[in-house]
Amino acid sequence: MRKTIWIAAILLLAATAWAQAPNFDYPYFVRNTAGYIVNGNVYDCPCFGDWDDDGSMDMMVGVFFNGNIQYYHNTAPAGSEPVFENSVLVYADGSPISVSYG
Ligand SMILES: [Ca+2]
Repeated sequence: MRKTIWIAAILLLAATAWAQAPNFDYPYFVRNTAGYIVNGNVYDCPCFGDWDDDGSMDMMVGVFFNGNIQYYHNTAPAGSEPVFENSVLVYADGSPISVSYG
């Protein structure tokens, strides 16, 4: 039993020693291919996913001031710096999706 505790303690210390704190880059504005900032409002809510299943991460942004959801297609190859097209509104049943906002 004692030997098991020592082994567990040594493994825990080794795992702690090898763990590293995350290293983040500085924040920057995301721009579309026309050079416009696409997430300029600090209250807008971006999320990323491969919405069209082409291997690159696209972006959807919930817009604070009107509740709409904008889709930005990423034209860059997977694994490279994203290049977003101009946004399009996201529709459901023929109407732009809008959620409560403000
Ligand atoms: Ca994609």
